[in-house]
Amino acid sequence: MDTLKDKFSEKALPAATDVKAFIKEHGEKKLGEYTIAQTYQGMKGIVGLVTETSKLDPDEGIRFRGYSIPELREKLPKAPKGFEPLPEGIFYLMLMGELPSKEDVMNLSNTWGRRAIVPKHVFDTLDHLPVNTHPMTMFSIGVMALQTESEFAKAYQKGINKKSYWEYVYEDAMNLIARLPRVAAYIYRKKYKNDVHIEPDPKLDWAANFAHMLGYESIDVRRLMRLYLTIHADHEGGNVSAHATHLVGSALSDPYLSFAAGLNGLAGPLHGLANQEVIHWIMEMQEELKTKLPTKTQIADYIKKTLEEGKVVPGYGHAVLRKTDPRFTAQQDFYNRYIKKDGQIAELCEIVQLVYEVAPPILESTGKIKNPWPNVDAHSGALLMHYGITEFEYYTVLFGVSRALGVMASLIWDRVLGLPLERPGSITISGLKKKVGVTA
Ligand code: CMX
Repeated sequence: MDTLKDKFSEKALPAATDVKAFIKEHGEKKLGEYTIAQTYQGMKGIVGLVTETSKLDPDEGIRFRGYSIPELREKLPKAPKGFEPLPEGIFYLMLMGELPSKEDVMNLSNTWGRRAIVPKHVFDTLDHLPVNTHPMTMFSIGVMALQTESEFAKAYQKGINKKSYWEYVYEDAMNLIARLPRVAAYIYRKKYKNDVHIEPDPKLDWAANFAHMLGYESIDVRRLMRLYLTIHADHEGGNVSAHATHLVGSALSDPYLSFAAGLNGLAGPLHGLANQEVIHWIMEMQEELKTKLPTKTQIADYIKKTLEEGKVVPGYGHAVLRKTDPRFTAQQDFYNRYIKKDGQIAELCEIVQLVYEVAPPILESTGKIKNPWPNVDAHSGALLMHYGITEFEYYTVLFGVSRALGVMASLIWDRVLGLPLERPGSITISGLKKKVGVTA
């Protein structure tokens, strides 16, 4: 029996009734106006989505159901002798809107452990891809291959009442989250570890089991993985991966199809792929400067050169944030707390700190970059490299495993609320010119 599903329905069904009543009473009221520039430039600042799981403040950063990252690191349940939150807890919080107890988190861990069955054809599909396929492409294809398991798609074919859509989406979302680490680990071991695979260990929590299947058993990697999978989980609704998942889900494409769409967005270098790009950029700098630890002046010159060549400095800037990303700060704290304090040498982490000192004023001086501060991707790769997970092409897959937590919690809510097909309007340039009275 899935007690979480029962608890969720007790909470969500009255909430859906409230939302309907709210729309009925206030639906015609205006939220604001928007400009031609916004329409052309990525709809930034246009509020066109409702997302409950998290909210992003430009200056403060992300809050998950009202809780900041430092608060979550303190309050969410941890593994025995663990210091970082279990990602199961953040999923519970995003879905239910309240902090879980230790027992809630244990139940979720067990549920996901039980549901983590991946049919053989998924692995066979991955086996047929050329070895040089990018891990994110493999991951997206792996998720698409899993779609044969969709309870929602099967039930829809049989014919189901709209009111029960969410129940099937819930099942798919839980199964998908449970199965993702196995698919992701298979890709890693196939690509980088001679196709030698490791069976899951049902005694472990979701993050530790993932680390185990990747081939990392140390406390350090488990701890990092728990933090990593927690902080990457959600970033309100408008980011490319969350929005793509939500948009595709609005066509009643099942959670597997919707999440694969989100992953394809995450695989872009301006979004999740930036985590691999950061390491690539740092390594190129080291190679070009012929030093493992460049000076601040050398780094500054390298940043200027990157900009002059018309490239982006990966890991810096954000569409919404206007300050240092608290997800960056959490990883910086992790570095100071568990690596630097121990006297361990982590050159890449040191370079990340130096770039942080040097980059913002240079980026700001361009006069066009709206946020010169680091985002989540500026730090994550350096920590992974330190613990021996050196295959940086794979890093976005880790981001993707985590992102499932937020977008799946949202997708369940989308179907409970009965949100309709998403279909914004569009306009042509001549239509815009006509609107503002330009005749030429
Ligand atoms: N390096 C160089 N130029 C940058 C820049 C950076 N880090 N960040 C922004 N710019 C440039 C933009 O390319 C744009 O240039 P043009 O006017 O010539 O087109 C200009 O500054 C204005 O951009 P913006 O309004 O500040 O930023 P956007 O909202 O358009 O884009 C983002 C945001 C994240 C795509 C952008 O900052 C960027 O490309 N950063 C580097 C890639 C990166 O780290 N992405 C990860 C984001 C976090 C995540 O999703 O994982």
